Amino acid sequence: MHHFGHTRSVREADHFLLTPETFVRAPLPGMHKATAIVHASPASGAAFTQYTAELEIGGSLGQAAAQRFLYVLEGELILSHAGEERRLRSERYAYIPAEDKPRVLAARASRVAVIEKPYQPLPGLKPPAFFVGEEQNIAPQPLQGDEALQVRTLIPDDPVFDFAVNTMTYQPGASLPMVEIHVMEHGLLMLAGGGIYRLGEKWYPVTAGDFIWMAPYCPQWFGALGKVPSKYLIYKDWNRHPLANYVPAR
Ligand code: UGY
Ligand code: MN
Repeated sequence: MHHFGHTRSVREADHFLLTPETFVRAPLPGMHKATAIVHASPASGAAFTQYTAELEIGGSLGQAAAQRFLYVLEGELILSHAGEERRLRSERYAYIPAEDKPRVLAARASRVAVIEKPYQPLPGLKPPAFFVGEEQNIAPQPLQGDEALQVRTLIPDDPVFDFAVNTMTYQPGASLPMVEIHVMEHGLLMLAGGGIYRLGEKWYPVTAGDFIWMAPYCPQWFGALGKVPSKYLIYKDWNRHPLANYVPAR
């Protein structure tokens, strides 16, 4: 379909919205019967990489040079780690330190959200270890007391982790309580529903399947529309001092 050159995708200096009709698939090193849609990367201005990997049955991911977070969107993955097999179905996830190289194999045709980020150690703290989790086992917390907006924190609240990944579920009509402007950047995958996202000085209609990147300090706000709850998976850098990676210009 050509749509005469129209798309909802946009790229601005402090944010972008990527909609499925503009997704381009390409394999990453080590992938077998699998392909990646790279949504955010250093090439786009992000300090992390986020992609959706699509695997055929029997397909596998390559190894990552950085720590990695996997959230299964569809299908079933088998992670072989330290002599054990863990099966991850939709809404299950895994944290994998850079040194661990588990085999990630698709038991069925699968889609998985992958986030990779070079780890920033903290002096005196042992880096985090491999773990798997299930979203439904995480107790949802209302955002600032709003029962219509529930946050699930998928990564433990521990300063050893240098990033956070949450799901946010909005009842129809719920919204962020304020326009946020903050030092953290975001990678956001719309999982269900839709609404209006304010990014910078613009407002965009968004729906399940869309990806959004927000640079540090990008003004942001979301209001959920429609008759079903809206849900997104959201990454942010976390628990590190803003000067940690600062290299003064000479
Ligand atoms: O965690 C966050 O910063 C989140 N409230 N941001 C967002 O939903 N755009
Ligand atoms: Mn935010």
